[in-house]
Amino acid sequence: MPACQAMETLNTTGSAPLCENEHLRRWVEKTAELTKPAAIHWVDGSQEEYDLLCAQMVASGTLIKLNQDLWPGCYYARSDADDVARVEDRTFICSLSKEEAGPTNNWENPFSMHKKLKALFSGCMRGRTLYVLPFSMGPVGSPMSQIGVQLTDSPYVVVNMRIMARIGLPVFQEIDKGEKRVVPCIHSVGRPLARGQKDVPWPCNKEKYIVHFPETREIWSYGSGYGGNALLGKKCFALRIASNIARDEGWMAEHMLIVGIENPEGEKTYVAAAFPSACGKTNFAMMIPPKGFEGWKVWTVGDDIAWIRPDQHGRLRAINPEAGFFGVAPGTSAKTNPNAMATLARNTIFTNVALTPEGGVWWEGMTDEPPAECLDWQGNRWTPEIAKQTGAKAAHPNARFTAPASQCPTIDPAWEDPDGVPISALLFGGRRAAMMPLVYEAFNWSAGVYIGATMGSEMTAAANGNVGKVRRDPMAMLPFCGYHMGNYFRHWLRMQHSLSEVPRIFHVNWFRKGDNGEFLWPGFGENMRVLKWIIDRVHGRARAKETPIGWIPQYGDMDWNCLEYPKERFDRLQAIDRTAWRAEVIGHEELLIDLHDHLPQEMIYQRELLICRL
Ligand code: TSX
Ligand code: MN
Repeated sequence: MPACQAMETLNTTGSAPLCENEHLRRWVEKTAELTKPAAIHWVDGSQEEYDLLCAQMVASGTLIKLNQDLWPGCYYARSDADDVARVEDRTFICSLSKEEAGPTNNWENPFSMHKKLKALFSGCMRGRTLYVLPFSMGPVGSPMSQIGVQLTDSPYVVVNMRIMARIGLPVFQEIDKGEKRVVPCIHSVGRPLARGQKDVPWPCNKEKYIVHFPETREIWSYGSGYGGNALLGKKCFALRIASNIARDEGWMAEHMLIVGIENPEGEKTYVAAAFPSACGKTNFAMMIPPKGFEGWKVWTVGDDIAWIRPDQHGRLRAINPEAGFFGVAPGTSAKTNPNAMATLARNTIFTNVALTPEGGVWWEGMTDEPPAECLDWQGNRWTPEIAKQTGAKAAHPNARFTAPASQCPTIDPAWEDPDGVPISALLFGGRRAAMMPLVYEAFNWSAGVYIGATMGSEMTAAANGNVGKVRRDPMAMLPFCGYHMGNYFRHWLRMQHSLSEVPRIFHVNWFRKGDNGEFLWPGFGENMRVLKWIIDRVHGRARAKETPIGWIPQYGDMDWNCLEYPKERFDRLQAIDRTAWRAEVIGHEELLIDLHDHLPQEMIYQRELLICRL
């Protein structure tokens, strides 16, 4: 390795290659020649390495070590004010044909995009260390896992990835076996350092590119250090690239949480659920059963992504490809999600929350009483008084915690089972103030696919002036499907043919409101009652009433133990208004027209059936 060795002798932080694989070594060399880093560090994934990187970032001002008595093992980062979220308009699916990417993705010709990226990456790592970060999405060695290597100039990415994925030596060993294809991921914050130039706490570039090449299974990310833009194993690999792999190989890469529900008899039923953002997905994944459900347990397998495939018996099994939770902090509290609060109590990296004078963290919704003062996510003094006058938030609304899944009190004993967990039901849901009942069951798989494809959520943020407007988000995959949505529906429809046991499909809505704008359903732990009905349906134990949209529970079909919930209110919660539903189906058209050229006939057929029933 002449090039590598030459560079190692130039600096002290470099390390020797930890992998025998010639392709990998050559790729690292070529990338170093392009990006011109000052050093190359092969990530071993050890605790010592993690501690060292964190210490270096504390010294450079990227991280603040929190008060270790209050927050053991925890660190705090503030991002650049313009690098706070995924950048959907800068996200590209560069398939060979534009047709293949579909109308819901940005597309550019892969050859010109490659050329553009080469120019952007030329010398972009000057003065920085290039980290060679091997990662496994899913337990190392699981037949359902996939491997990637991320070359990155961000130590913040390395330490976050150590929480979110399996990284380091065991993965290099897996690569050396040569059994699995490795997905190459190149990432740079896009801010080279001149000789002697002082770094900023959060280096990034105004110009951002999040680029996927589905055919060659490559990911290039430039200009951002934040979350889904930079932790490439998550949205870029586990959803956008994996959705392509899954379609080709006959499995599913879905934006779904996975939970196991155990009843007092010890029977365990797993369900996976897709919800758009701001529906409380992480809360649902860590739900605590309410009063009246003593002996019941909800076990957490994952809160964001599910890789699902038929086993040799034709039953769907799912793994969580991630190893941690990258959760939205604001709104998370001991009331809304005590399990999340326990999970993030130690060994957690906080980004863009507020910093208290005691060296702790705070965010809106964490406690009933805000701290008397703190530093906000941009480092400015914040007090409740200032907030009242200016509306300033202490934490950014998209502030995050990166916390190890193993620390979740309800983590499922089988969460790392290499064969995954058996899935008995799939749930879709959205935030809908009107018309959509608390729960209904699809008549069959195809009808369920239609329900997932047409699901939507209402905007709560007034930012884009679209409050109350339904945004369609098929299977919650709109920003994450790495190919044409129409073909994605086709793949969903096709999946039932490889199954001997087809999971039931349900739609849920915790957010229906009454005439005075009040939520009709208490939600949170009480959602257990809905889950129980779903599980009883799966096992053939619960009754349901047929309606034009599917099967719904009637008041007497639900378990009301320890909850006073009037029948009259439940009937309003479950009411199917045919006039409103006819308007809803017309609303589906907007989406279906966009996708018409690749839309499976079955989708049109399902729509016609629904119209007829209404
Ligand atoms: O996460 C939520 N879930 C799922 C929990 C397992 N939230 C929070 C959403 C924001 C991300 C909910 N909000 C849920 C819910 O089921 N339901 C609601 C709506 C709601 C809010 C407050 C109340 C009731 C319903 N409060 C009282 O009834 C006192
Ligand atoms: Mn998500």
